[in-house]
Amino acid sequence: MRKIKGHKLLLASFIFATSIILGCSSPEYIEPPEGMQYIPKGKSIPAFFMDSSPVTVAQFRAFVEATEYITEAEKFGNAGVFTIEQNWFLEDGADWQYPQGPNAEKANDDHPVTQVSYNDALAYANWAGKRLPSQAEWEHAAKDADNINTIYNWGDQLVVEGKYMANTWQGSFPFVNLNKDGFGLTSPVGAFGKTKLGLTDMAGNVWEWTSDWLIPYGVKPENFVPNQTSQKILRGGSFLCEPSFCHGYQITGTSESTPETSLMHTGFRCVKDI
Ligand SMILES: [Ca+2]
Repeated sequence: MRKIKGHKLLLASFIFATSIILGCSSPEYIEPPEGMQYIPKGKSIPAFFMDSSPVTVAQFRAFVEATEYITEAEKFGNAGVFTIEQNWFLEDGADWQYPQGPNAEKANDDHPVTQVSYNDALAYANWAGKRLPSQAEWEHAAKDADNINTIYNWGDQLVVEGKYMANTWQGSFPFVNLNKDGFGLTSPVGAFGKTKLGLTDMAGNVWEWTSDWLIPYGVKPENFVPNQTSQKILRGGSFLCEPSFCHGYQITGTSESTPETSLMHTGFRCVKDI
């Protein structure tokens, strides 16, 4: 079941390095593939590689051109769009190339791809020889693999020395976006800097699919059986998040959507086992 209204936002060769790697003090560091970062192990999470940034429009295009893949939004003929005038609605012709619809601006190559469903993200990951992160892996990476306890990766304030640290919503959601961070919609990946582990856009810009199902309260994970209304967990928050309404861009923020849902503020990044 596609869910728009009621959405929470209103909804190589790898070089097995030894301890002698310049610039890294960890003896376990392993050189990651291009475009990925090494995420050290946690208490119950083995080390893994993670895409430095959300998958971009250009990267997704390479996948489509190589495979002739057709996204779920293209099959449905519409996808979830948000406007101040209409809130969330299904826009005919909205897809990864035209996230706000065919009469709006085309998606920029260096922005995160959006209007991709969980199933689309999984297809890309499989093609790329990667997989989608669990939400525990995602959060572990967002916490610098060091279990930091700040609200955001960089600290407890969204604005540091006058500079916005993430692409979010400023103003009264859903009525006015003051765009103080410079972006009303998505932003180029990396525009707001990197975490200590070299990751970008771990807060704001676009929500990111994880492999985990949202398990209803009271249901034991081992007893959970997904059905047509089951949802996958999203992490990271987006350009539509305003903290009094949705503080999704805090490290612990979550949302959820059904696996076939495509939205203009939702993308993904991949991980790879070592
Ligand atoms: Ca913004």
